[in-house]
Amino acid sequence: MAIVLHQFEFSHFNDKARWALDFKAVPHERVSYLPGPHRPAIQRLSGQMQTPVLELDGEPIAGSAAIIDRLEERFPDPALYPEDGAEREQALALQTEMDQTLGPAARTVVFSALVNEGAYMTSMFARGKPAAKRALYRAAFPLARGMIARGNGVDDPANVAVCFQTTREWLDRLTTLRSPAGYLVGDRFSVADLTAAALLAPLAEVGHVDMRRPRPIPESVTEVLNRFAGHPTLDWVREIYARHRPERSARL
Ligand SMILES: N[C@@H](CCC(=O)N[C@@H](CS)C(=O)NCC(=O)O)C(=O)O
Repeated sequence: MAIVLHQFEFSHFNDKARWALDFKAVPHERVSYLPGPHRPAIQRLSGQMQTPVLELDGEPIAGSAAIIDRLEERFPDPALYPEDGAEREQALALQTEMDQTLGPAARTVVFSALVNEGAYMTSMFARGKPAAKRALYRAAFPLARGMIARGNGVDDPANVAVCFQTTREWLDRLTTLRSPAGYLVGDRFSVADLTAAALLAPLAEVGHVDMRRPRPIPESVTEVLNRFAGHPTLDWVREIYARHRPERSARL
């Protein structure tokens, strides 16, 4: 039975799932949705409205952490969970905390600029779609803008400021959490490193094909990225991608 990832292009939570699939070399299909119009189909498929959703063994699994958990069970080698019980608990707790705080904050930071760049957003999220679909999405963008702003927390300037602060705090905290070996938990790559790197990828300009933004990048987006540029944790993110994020695994 085919393994299918229902996803948004570029999204950092989606890259957690893509990374786990590629890391474990699981052959799979990917179906990309446009943010907004995705809702009815994802709701029908999984009973909730967010991506990523993985269809595995005929069952929809929603949410990056649940997807990684199921992949770890079905395809244990190579492992993303530390072998040692205490380290595993620590890695999973870090994942949960970053999913709840860093992920939404980093997204708000980037969307605070993206939400004013309809053409650029279309080139990102409608990548690979037929020209007519891209044109329709671009044309509908001004109508969807308010919903996108609300959905990504950028309609409230006070929230945007808190999200910049939260992101900065995570960048600093991750500097202190890294072991001499360069990993967040123990001395090898785990779900904690995958989560931190994927959720910060939109700020780090990683080279991987799944997360490399179209060029040229609008000035408003560059201005936001410049607020964090040069932070050592972003160097670490690029290094973790280069060392541990494989190219795409086989497509079915
Ligand atoms: N905790 C979830 C968060 C997923 C999430 O926030 N997905 C966003 C894209 S980054 C989404 O689908 N948003 C569309 C919507 O809420 O309608 C996970 O880890 O997968």
